[in-house]
Amino acid sequence: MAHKVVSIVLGGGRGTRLFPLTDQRSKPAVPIAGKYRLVDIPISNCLNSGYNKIFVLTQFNSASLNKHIKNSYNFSIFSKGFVDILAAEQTSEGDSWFEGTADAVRRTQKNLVNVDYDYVLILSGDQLYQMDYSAMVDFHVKNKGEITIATIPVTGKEATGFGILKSNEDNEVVSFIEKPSKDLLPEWTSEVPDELEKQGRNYLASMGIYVFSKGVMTRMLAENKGMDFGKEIIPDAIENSKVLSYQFDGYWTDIGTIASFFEANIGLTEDIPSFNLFGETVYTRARMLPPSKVSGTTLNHAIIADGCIILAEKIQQSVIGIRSRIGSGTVVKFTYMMGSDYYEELNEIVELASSQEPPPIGVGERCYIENTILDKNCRIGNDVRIKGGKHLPDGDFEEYTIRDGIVVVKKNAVIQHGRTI
Ligand code: ADQ
Ligand code: ADP
Repeated sequence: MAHKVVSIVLGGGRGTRLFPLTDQRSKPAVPIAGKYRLVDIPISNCLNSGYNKIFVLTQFNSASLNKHIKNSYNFSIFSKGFVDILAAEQTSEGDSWFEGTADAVRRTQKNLVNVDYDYVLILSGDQLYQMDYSAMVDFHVKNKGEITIATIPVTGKEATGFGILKSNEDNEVVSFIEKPSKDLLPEWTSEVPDELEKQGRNYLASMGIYVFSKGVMTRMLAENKGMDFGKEIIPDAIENSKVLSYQFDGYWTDIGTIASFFEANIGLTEDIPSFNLFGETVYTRARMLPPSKVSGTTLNHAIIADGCIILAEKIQQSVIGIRSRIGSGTVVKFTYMMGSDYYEELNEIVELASSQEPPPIGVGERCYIENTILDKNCRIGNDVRIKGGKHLPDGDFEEYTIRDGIVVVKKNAVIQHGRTI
């Protein structure tokens, strides 16, 4: 039986870990995989699970996110579906930003009043995975849970970054710790099948995905004034309610940092990527872009989105986003180029290319770009060399930031002809 579910996507706090990608846009609007936005992942999972009542909570309601949602998720007049953005707003109860995940839900839950639902599904906005949430809700209903937490086995190295729990043979969560320190880890292992044990994946991590029965969430958020699900609400619930663990066995990765975001994007270029763009539909904005045109380029494990004009010498293990323009003689390796929001006219490009003005949008001729993220609308001149790698210390500069050896060239940045980074 299909259950009545309303979904809440936690779209992100200040987004500092993804800076500078979140400097001018809210986290859910960060472009991934050449043509999608982060928020398309949980929304697509909801739609593929048959759930079309979706709220996206975000810290600032940038025009970009609004535009994307409005242009991408239009349901027919015969459907009761919606995707609504709820941003931190000044109200009679407070005028501050959301102070955590629970605070964000607490302060926006009044919007659920007019929705017909029996279960609330809370989702993170910065994870890459495909999951049928209806199986999790069925599990929650069948086992009479008040809260169900989606869980996945992880290694000790990863465990310090997650909520770690232990469950009994009835899948009831008996203990939980948010991001345990290294010295506490030995107390938090779980018994797992041999295959997982061999991989060292014997910690059961919370995926930050929760199902609450109607009323339970409202009651808990009223009784416990904590700001975060992981730090306060979930540990408290385990003491007083029936909390279940629903074990997920597919691919799932957190993409909340520059390094994990970069790896997730480049990982898509593998022969058989862990995240399958060719499986269940990942929804996004349907754009009327021309097919891409490529001349004289050696392409190896490259993903090329629509509307690109590419003359490069070589593109390897890279994702090239919509409307990208790359000049001849250029080599691009291990790079995520997000593309651009618009095209420059041909005469504009010719004029810019032959003057001392900023170079045209895109990457110029004879460049070498490696271990780099190029945000939208970058203007990279001719003979530019950007080579990220572990040799580069972290730092923030006017046109780019370096994090974990990855050079992130900022949105609209200009890198003049001949520069080396
Ligand atoms: P974290 O991911 O560290 O741990 P958190 O930073 O609170 O938890 O973020 C959860 C989600 O909520 C993210 O998508 C984030 O962008 C969003 N978010 C954070 N603050 C927000 C705010 N003020 N307003 C709106 N959205 C906000 C959580 C759990 C762990 C679990 C991991 C799994 O606490 O127990 O293991 O998720 O990734
Ligand atoms: P992002 O979220 O990636 O930072 P936005 O979604 O705000 O960017 O902008 C993307 C849209 O903005 C594009 O669809 C394009 O139509 C429009 N746009 C942005 N800049 C320009 C420009 N200079 N000229 C024409 N259109 C533009």
